[in-house]
Amino acid sequence: ELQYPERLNAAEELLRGGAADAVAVVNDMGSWTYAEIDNFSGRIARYLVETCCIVPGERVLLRGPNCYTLFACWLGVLKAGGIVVATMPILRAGEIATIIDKAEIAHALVDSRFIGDFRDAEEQTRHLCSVTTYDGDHGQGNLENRTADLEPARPADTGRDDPALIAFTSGTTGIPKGCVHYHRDILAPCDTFAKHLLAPAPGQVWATSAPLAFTFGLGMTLMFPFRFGATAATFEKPGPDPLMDAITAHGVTHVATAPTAYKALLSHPKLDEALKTLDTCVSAGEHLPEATWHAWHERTGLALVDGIGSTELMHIFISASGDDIKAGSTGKAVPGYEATVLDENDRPMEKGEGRLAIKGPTGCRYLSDPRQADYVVDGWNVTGDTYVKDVEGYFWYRARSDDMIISSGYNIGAPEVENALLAHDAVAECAVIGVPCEERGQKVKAFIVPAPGHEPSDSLIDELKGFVKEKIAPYKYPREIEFRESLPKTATGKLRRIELRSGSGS
Ligand code: 3SK
Repeated sequence: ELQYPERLNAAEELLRGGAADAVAVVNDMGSWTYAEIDNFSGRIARYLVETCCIVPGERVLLRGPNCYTLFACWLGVLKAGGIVVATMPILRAGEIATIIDKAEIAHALVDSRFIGDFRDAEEQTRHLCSVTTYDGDHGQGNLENRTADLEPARPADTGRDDPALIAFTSGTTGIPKGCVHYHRDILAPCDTFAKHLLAPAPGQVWATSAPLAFTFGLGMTLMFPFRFGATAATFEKPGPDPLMDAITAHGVTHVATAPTAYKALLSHPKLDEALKTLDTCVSAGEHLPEATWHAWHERTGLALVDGIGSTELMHIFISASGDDIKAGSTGKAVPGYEATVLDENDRPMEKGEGRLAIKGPTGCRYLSDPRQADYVVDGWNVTGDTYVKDVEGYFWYRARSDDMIISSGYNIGAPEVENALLAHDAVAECAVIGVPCEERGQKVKAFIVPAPGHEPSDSLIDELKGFVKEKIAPYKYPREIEFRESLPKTATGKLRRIELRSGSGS
């Protein structure tokens, strides 16, 4: 069991991880040591307390792309005793306004390049907050210069059970929920998942395409490298090209991104250069299709570390690395966590198919939301995923519980059909849902983004149907196929099947 002292400031603890002169953050603008980011975040904390009048327990919204200044702001808010509410750069005014209202934001630190939507959001909120803008890692409005004369504040005397972070879910199924995490919850994933499965260490360089506002990204680019004295390489733009540029420019050893990005990186012209330093590749945020695991392994020789986590539980709770990896399985319960599958009466089963349920050092605490009672049942966190647990304790993904298709009495997991389709060269991306059908109750429908060089046609539809029938049990084949230019996704890159089901996805 993890033991943390009663008085604990997560920012102070994370910054203790690295040697003062070791590089904490590197990007195209420069590199900064642990001593520098400790000093800068201390100055930001003083600025928040003395200029913005933040008192411990107040919520501070962060808006901007991953960069050194954003990291320092994140640490500075915790040092000031505030609660971080980081937001995805791609959120628009309405979504930002919802977060301002729900989290009752006291102050916002906003990258000036992202202020437009924030200003529009202010028009839509009932809640008034003050705002400081900064210019990323450069420019006249740089927070470094503006706080240069301030004495760094000592970290606030926070408790291990004081809230440190409110992470908003990405809203795959409805209105985003705020998940409250304590100071100890920030250290727990470092000391469970990261320590036991990824072994972070000084000298490693970590990078992720996930924003700091997504706890997957927060862990992979700040919490884990910092706790163990490694270096974080940041970059600002989304997509596989900026990720690949960061890997090759900064000698990244540990990378974390979503399965679709690994698929895209497979044909990247700089992949061989990246493989000179890449050592560990983590996939999460979406189910990893087995076909993608094999394709990555064949091309790179690296075994993808798959994992499932949730914003509610802060980070990854089922995964496997090294010799424990079994292609197609998400892995086993991470040391420190307990994982089971529940039957229809909410009873844990030794093995078999059921709803995934987790217990461990982190857990769901929604910010005043009635959906808390759906997520936490008899002390188990019920994640909303359907899994098969085998006798060896490995977990095999079936579907989001909402994404099980029941057709003519058969249970069909949408990801299994997607996995089969993705093995075909003509399929770049796909999403499978169940649509109402008089004859079968539901029938399987696939939305497909064709790969470059492949045009939608009736003969391609027939070919894909036949292909799926060869790969998996024929009754699972998509009886309907629709081609799309893109698929609806959340800010964290998760498929919004809900939009496809309601017919609103474009
Ligand atoms: O979506 C996930 O699988 C995930 C992984 C790590 C941390 C947080 C989340 C939501």
